[in-house]
Amino acid sequence: MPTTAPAPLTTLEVMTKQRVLSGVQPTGNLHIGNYLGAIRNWVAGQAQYDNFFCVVDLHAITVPHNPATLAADTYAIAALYLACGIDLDYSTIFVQSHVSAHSELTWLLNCITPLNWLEDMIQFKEKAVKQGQNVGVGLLDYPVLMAADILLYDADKVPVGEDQKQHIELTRDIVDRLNHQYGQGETVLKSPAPLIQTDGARVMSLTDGTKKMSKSDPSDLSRINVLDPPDVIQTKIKKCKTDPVRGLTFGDPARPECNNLLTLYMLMSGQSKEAVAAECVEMGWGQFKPLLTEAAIAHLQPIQTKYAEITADKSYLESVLREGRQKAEAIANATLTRVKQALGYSLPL
Ligand code: AQP
Repeated sequence: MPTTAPAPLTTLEVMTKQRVLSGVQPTGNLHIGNYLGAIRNWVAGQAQYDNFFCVVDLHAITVPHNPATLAADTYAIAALYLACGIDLDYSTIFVQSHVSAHSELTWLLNCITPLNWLEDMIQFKEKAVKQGQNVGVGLLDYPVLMAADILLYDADKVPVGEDQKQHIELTRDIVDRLNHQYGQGETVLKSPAPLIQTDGARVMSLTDGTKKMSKSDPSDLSRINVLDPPDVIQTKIKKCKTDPVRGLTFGDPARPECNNLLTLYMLMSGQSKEAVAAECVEMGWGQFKPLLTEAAIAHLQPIQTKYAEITADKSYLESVLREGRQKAEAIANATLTRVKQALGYSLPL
């Protein structure tokens, strides 16, 4: 996390910076996969971009959800953005459902997106299998909503974990199709590019090193949540899956847990890969686990303290989200109008 406050952007800087858009679903506790794969990178890169970070609550209902906790979970994710170091001098934070253009553009894009493109999406296949007969149309349509999120803001870059790369590719296909069919030689929508860091791009489950860490895994032992207290982190690392081999090394495909845990240690302790490799090459798990525990607790503790401060003042968070909505809405509505014009709609009088 930055230690000194960076200087606010000048108007010229804002105008010339590339735009970034990304988001997290309020589907449960934010875990270190979301943090290391996404939010940490948003924070690290935010000074060079004009950033829009939303809490994607419309995505959250594509799987069964609890109406009693949706609003609170949405606020919690927004507060975590701030606690993790998102800086309002560089970034706008808002809630997806507060800007109705997201739903409107999704409908328009739905009508130009071939069904088989969506049926091919890996995330749909994986999540649909879990839901069986009850799978909703929203889950199939998730990538089109995600495309609308990105395209409304003319985003140049979309920082995501590896799991979302296919959805960015689909977004680019939708852009090409719409521009080709309705652009009359002009660019109606701008094509975005994924921004994926290699380290932490795919944080794996603590209970199975071949599965990605996920909020929806029924076992809480499979993940470290950003807000887990120290004793819970300690228990989870104590119980996490390892292997019987002595000597811990990166990159052995036969040892997915070893690679994952070393990577977590590297990212949480802030050391280089070489330093971690040298430190751990002769270690056994009994020696390594307390080190990882200590690094994870120390890394997450300042975020947890800041989160407690932010959530103690609800009116502050509300004002952040109100301002965020106003800024987001102005840009999103302009894009929506552009698309409607290209499709031949009469505009409201
Ligand atoms: N395990 C992961 N490793 C690295 N990055 C990850 N991300 C998610 N899991 C990992 C990245 O976090 C961002 C926000 O994800 P999301 O909340 O929109 O949904 P998701 O990708 O579906 O995350 P989960 O935790 O697996 O949630 P559920 O279980 O609800 O589906 C994205 O940038 C994602 O790449």
